Amino acid sequence: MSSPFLAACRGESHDVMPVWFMRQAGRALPEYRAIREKHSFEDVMTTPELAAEVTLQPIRYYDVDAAILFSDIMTPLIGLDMGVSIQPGKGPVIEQPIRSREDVARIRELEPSNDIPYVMETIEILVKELDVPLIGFAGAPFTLASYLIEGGASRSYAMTKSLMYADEDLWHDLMSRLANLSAATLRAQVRAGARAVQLFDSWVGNLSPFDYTRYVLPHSKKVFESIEHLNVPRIHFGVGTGELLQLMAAAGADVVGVDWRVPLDAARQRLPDQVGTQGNLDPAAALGPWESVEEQVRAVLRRARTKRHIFNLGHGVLPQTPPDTLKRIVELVHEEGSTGVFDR
Ligand code: 1CP
Repeated sequence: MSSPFLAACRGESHDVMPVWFMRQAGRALPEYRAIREKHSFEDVMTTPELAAEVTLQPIRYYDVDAAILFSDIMTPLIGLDMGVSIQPGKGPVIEQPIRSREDVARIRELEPSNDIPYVMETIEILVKELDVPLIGFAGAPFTLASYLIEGGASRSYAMTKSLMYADEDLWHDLMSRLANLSAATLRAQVRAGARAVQLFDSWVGNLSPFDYTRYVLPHSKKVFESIEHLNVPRIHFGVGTGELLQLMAAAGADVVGVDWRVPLDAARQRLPDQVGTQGNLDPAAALGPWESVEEQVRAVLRRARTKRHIFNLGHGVLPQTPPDTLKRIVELVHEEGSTGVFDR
């Protein structure tokens, strides 16, 4: 399989700028909504034939250069019976949020083949069907901790930060267990056939660089180190992480996600030469009329003149995005981001 996506991850030469979208499988696609009318999110995720079908839908529709497994960052915690559910319109909800030493002790080691067998079964179906690489993924320890402690989504992360500052030992115990969980999930996905992995630390941009270094970096680093020997590209993603990009690369990533708040050339300057970038179009930019979308895509491409960039949105596809716009974005990136635009 010759893949511009894998080549860009590795900084190898390729002809066409690769593009895929975070949350490319999901509510923007009518065929996804049709499946969700009949099955809950958890049913889709735990039924390999359905999860594989939903993973394939965006590949057929958009002609993107990579597939991402249809699952969730909370899946391993669901597998451990931590009282997590995914609620429509809300996202993850935790029945009994984690606040004490006893709560943290409930997070045991994950045994992927027993706890989340459907994930590997889905991947085994997909590797036979796909002609683009499959990205496996996990939630990073901080983002998982934030859901477990807050009980769901949050604006301020007040409870998460309170625990972090009040009881550093307990915090590191929690983070260390979650790092083992993320690492075990990623290893199992790669062994089943995932060709690259992405560690989602979506909400870590809420921390200062100082706190990131002290409370998060050692744990995310452990996740990346534990999969180094598997030799697949490692992508590290977060939102609002302009001031953390260097540290996120230092955790051991080959590619770092950049959201729309940081111009790509500025991000490039913050990163070592051998580390690639991914992302950068504002997901809301895809809601505009095509002339406006085109202008925004071209603006990203002008600053992405390197063979180490993977075009993506700076965060997930918004549910109201017209799927045809995403399709046209793929065409435009492939047309404009081809041989000749790469400076280095
Ligand atoms: O159908 C539905 O109503 C469920 C919506 C949905 C979907 C489609 C959820 C609940 N999860 C998913 C799939 C999902 N989640 C994927 C599939 C692959 C793809 O990208 O196409 C992936 C990679 C995720 C990862 C995920 N889940 C993240 C990291 C990425 C990000 O968006 O920052 C996070 C933070 C979650 C938590 C989550 N799960 C679901 C929702 C709505 C949320 C976010 C809630 C919040 O804002 O806190």
